[in-house]
Amino acid sequence: TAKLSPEKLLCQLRDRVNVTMIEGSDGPFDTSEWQQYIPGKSLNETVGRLGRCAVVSSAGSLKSSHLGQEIDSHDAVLRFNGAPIKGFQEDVGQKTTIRLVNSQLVTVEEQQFLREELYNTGILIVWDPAPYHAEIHEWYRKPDYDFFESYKLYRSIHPEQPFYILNPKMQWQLWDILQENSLEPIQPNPPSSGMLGIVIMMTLCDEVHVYEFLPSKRQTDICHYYQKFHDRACTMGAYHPLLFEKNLVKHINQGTDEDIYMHGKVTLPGFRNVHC
Ligand code: NCC
Repeated sequence: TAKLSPEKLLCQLRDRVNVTMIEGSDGPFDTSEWQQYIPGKSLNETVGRLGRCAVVSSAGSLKSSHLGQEIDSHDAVLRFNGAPIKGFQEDVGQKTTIRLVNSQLVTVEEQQFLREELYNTGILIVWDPAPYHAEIHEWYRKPDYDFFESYKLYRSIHPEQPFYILNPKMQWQLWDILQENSLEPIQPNPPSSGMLGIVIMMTLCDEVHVYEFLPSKRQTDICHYYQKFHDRACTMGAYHPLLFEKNLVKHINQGTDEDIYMHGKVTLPGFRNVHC
């Protein structure tokens, strides 16, 4: 039930959502203290130009999907939070180019985050729910989860691994577009990691395939492919406006409905290939 045509919606996403990482020259991070932690190279420089990319949701419906090989055939793969690979290669593949983690994981699960090998592969990006359209300074003073010390600790243990902080402006630029294209008021909370990851990959890649964000015929109440936990809210959303995110992604899908039904697969153009 989006109001704009798919083409116009893609243009809005391309032109209004500014996907940037915190840089050493940004606001409160421009201190000598922070300089040693913020990566010197930009994300773009680090990944280079990417062709075909995959975004792998953590949904329970990935279980028994046998999508592993197809996922690994991409130039780059983005995964979320603590989503594991070991023991699940057949369904989710093993390549990890970028892992997007939320600030809750980095703080509340700090011990695992610092210890588990899972996080040592690829590029890490952390994001934190910021106040609506807050300036970086305001957000820095009151982050949702105060992950900055854990971030520094991780950076000092793994100085060679690229680890970025997502500029918090992006989440509300994206939220505004979600709200404008929904018939009802949506949750006043930032989009899910899934939705943020999709838009991050659309800025880096020529083409993006998203797996089991829109559930296939394997749709299940099991929250994650790696846990036995049941909760419908995982797929439909509670805190995050997940249902509205999914409606929007369905609207701009360039693949077939059969691809969704059979493989939970959505095809999106990279912003480089969106002409407005
Ligand atoms: O569960 P989570 O998400 O890590 O999942 C990553 C993204 O996959 C998509 N997803 C997941 C499950 C499902 N059944 N359907 C889906 O479409 C969503 O797009 C989701 O964003 C998050 O967004 O960061 C979230 O993180 C977890 C949790 O913090 C982390 O896993 C770390 O432990 C949140 N769960 C709780 O707080 C209990 C979740 O609400 C959102």
